[in-house]
Amino acid sequence: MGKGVILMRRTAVVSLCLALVIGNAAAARAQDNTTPNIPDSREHGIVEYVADGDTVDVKLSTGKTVRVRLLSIQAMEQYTYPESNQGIKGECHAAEATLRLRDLIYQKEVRLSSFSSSIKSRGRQYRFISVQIDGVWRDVGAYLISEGLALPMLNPTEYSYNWYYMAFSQWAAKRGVGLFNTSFCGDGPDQNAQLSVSVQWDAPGNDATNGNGEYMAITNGGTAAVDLSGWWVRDSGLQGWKGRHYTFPKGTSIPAGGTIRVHPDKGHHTATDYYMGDHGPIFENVETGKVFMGDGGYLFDPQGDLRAWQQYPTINIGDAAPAGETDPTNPDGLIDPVTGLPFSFTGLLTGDVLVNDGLTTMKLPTDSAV
Ligand SMILES: [Ca+2]
Ligand SMILES: [Ca+2]
Repeated sequence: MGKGVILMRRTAVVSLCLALVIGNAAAARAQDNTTPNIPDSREHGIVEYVADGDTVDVKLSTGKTVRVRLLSIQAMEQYTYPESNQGIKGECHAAEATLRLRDLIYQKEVRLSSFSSSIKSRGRQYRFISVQIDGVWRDVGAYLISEGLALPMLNPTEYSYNWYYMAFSQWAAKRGVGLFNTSFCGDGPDQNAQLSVSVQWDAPGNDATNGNGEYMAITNGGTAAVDLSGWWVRDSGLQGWKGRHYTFPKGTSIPAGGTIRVHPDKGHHTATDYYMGDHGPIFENVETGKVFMGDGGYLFDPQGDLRAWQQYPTINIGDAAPAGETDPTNPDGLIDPVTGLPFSFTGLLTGDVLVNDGLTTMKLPTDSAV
């Protein structure tokens, strides 16, 4: 995939495009999405510190300060954590995400929610965070994802926003914003290289015992070899610092028309196959029911530009709802992933309200359309 083109369009057009997108998969999920699903944890607090683009400290209304990891998003990694958020060092796009998150919630009242009050990530509470903007509680992760400042990292337990985050991210990719601006961190190397990524996310047999049956294939569709020395790949997860991140050694090259594969587990490198290390499977298998799951394979250049990727499953912008799955009482075919109740975009097409957990809304980016 290449760099997208940002087009200024009317909000209504933008909303309609995404409405059609949402309609497709929501309708597909409708059949098994019947059980209301209400968060069992909701707390309020004030954000005292934005550590990075997906981690904050919140002083709860009880007076206790907790570290919170935002659910289901993944910002790029930081190397330094200045209290002021000034002069951050880190991977390209890390500081941008942190500063955007700070802009949204620093020293503001936020609401934390999750469907499992016990869910944690390395000692941090795992929560969705929403903040009041124009008098409406809005999901913060949706901003970062739809602006391309973080990747969707879908969570099988806290699944309610999975489909939306993946749709938003693929929409950001189509628009070429944030991480999906392929020259944001610096022009080149080989800026015109015709590289593509394809993820084999379902290993033959049991993925758990055949990690290397998964791979991320990178194909050079151009007419000249591309030197991948120092380029790196990852999925959306990390499992600790750089745990699911592989940097190609000096001398790695893909010939014109050639393909190389990166496997997640241990193995001996060849000219065409590389091995991340001791990880087992890393690529989430697709699920399209109530618990929608997917992932992505991402190729970065040494500057930190995302140069090729595949996010899966593909959510086609502009797809209509599948025939026969539209409920006449719910013409948009939309099911609230949290309440399990139908809702309609009718009346929302001129606004920016997208989805809610009974309280929270997600804001549509209005800067562009596909
Ligand atoms: Ca670059
Ligand atoms: Ca898999």
